[in-house]
Amino acid sequence: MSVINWFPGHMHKARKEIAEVMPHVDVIIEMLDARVPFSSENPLVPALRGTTPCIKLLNKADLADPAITELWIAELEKTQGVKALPVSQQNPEQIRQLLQMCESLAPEKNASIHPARAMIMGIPNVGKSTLINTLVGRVVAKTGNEAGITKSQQKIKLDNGFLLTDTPGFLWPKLTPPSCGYRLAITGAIKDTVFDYADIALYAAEYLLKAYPESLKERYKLESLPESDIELLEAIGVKRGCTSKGGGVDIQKVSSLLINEIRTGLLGRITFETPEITTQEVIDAKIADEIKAKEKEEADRIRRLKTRKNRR
Ligand SMILES: Nc1nc2c(ncn2[C@@H]2O[C@H](COP(=O)(O)OP(=O)(O)OP(=O)(O)O)[C@@H](O)[C@H]2O)c(=O)[nH]1
Ligand SMILES: [Mg+2]
Repeated sequence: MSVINWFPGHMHKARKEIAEVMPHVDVIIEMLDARVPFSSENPLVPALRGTTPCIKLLNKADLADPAITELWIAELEKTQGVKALPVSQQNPEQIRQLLQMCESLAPEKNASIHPARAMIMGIPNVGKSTLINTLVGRVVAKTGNEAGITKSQQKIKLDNGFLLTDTPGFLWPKLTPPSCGYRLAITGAIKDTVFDYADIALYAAEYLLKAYPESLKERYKLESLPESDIELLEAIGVKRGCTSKGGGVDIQKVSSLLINEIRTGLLGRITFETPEITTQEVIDAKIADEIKAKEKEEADRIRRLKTRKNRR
């Protein structure tokens, strides 16, 4: 598995600006992608937020597997001061719940005297600006289905006095465990020039074969499923006419078809990670890091010995 990272300069700037505003907000709304709640959760938030109450919104819940969303809500709320809520922009009732939740977390604020201040932050393309528009009831923030639409912070006052800050989406320097980068690429948080579609489509195919075989059969009219990721891409390519000039399946073409259909929900409601899966991945990544550190230590030791020998 190669490593996918995306941390351009503007994200570094966004992170700095968020840290500056953080002490002046009453509630942090961290927007996660309900299809990848762990991979989309910013590991820098605990340090940045201190004791400020935090609401984790699992957005795009309309695209996620509802049973797994329930598991994630319980998992996220294990952290002190954290409330979690699944939302979808198609459901304005949930959005109203969000405002009530903000009020209950900042109870000492009297909206008429000191408006409560909430900051919305999250990974690129997760739906922050869309949420602001839904809350305001008209378009005040630019949105778009690609990563990196919002370029600077924007403050918006709601009718009830609430002050909301929209922020540019940002990631963090190292997307780890490596699966996180793949899942963020599949769900659309990473600019698509940073990764290879075939690489992430193979990853998605492998996962879907294990976790959502029936959705694959139904969507691509496959009577039986092949065993491997590449065979699955080929089978979909044949069904959907993704052929190259030579007559074989065009893997790039079928890869972007699969990814686009996942993103738009055409395969049904899919979640790419469960608390159980990511807990194991974190353990595995830690072991892999320890092994790498030991190997480096050993290589350094041998190098030092050789240098000493050569000097004699
Ligand atoms: N299916 C679905 N799509 C959504 C939902 N919320 C937002 N979107 C779509 O997600 C895309 C990104 O929305 P934005 O609001 O621009 O996302 P953002 O987080 O502000 O993105 P950046 O400014 O790039 O960080 C848009 O195409 C929205 O229509 C949702 O709940 N469900
Ligand atoms: Mg935005």
